Amino acid sequence: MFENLQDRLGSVLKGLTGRGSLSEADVSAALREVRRALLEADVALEVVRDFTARVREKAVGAEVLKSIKPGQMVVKIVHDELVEMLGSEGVTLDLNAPAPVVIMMVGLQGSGKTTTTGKIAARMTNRDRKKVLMASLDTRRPAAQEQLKQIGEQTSVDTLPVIKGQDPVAIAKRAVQAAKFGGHDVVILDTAGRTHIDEPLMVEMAEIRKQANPHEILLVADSLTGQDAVNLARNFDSRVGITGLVLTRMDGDGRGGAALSMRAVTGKPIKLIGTGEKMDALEEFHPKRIADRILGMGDIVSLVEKASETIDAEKPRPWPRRWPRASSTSTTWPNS
Ligand SMILES: Nc1nc2c(ncn2[C@@H]2O[C@H](COP(=O)(O)OP(=O)(O)OP(=O)(O)O)[C@@H](O)[C@H]2O)c(=O)[nH]1
Ligand SMILES: [Mg+2]
Repeated sequence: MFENLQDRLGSVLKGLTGRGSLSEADVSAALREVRRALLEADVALEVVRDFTARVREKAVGAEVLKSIKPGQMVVKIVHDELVEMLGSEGVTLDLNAPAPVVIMMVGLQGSGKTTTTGKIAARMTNRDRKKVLMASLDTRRPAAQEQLKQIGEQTSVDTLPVIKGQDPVAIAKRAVQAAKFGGHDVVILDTAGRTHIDEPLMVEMAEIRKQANPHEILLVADSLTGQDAVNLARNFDSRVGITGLVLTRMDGDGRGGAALSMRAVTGKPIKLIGTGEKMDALEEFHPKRIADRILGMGDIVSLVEKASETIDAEKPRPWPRRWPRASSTSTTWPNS
């Protein structure tokens, strides 16, 4: 994932870093390329616009650090803005509620809800020593409840016994009750998916929510989906209200930009990523690590970070304190 984006951004920014001086026109040209690279990677237009505007603003106001070349400064700014776009700090699942804490999984058909349910349950059981109950609310696909049962057996996690003919809302109610009686810390509700967002799906999700009062509602989204992913996230958030995102198939070789947009569009944190089909292929999402991976210029970023740390000890050079204005594109930074 992100290979193309990494190549493109890498070559644009490398062109800047070696230069001793940089005009505003140079920065504008580079930002146009950055914009194109992000759009080609499927990052949503509104997110790209915001991103490039912020980079430009920061680059224009950037202070000159003695030991840093302007191009390196721009790399650092792009890096920081990528981290910001991805959500700054890593956010994990919130279990801070009275037991049983209800987690509801929502998303389109085949996005990875059932697999992720198993992964989360297995991790909580093995790593966090929690007692977890999983319940399939998928009454549409004939084998769905059986699929979760098998995952439960495979991971040694309890699943709610299947009662044929029960509707999803009734199953949700029974699951929460069973978790209370069974002394479970967490109950995970795996809901049904559809090939596209439709009214009955949204109504069903809203009803389940009302019944089960989940503490976390996780939208599971396939990171290989293109621009539709953004509408998907927005729709689920406005209709059901999500508390976080799980991006699956991060092990695939898609462009990945849509996934990168979801956080910016919904404002909801990406809490976990799926990196394979196996039950242990689940990772926490660290915005900085992903940004590092996309940019692949860790050496420059840390160089600028170090220089910024010593900024107090270092006397800023008197000129130019700011990037040259558009009218003076001939003015260049006096870096050696
Ligand atoms: N490579 C890879 N495959 C995944 C990942 N997550 C899920 N899958 C696969 O995707 C397929 C669909 O996963 P499910 O968990 O059944 O998806 P779902 O959202 O429950 O599907 P429905 O219940 O039909 O809506 C399965 O073959 C999974 O093994 C992942 O992170 N990486
Ligand atoms: Mg499923």
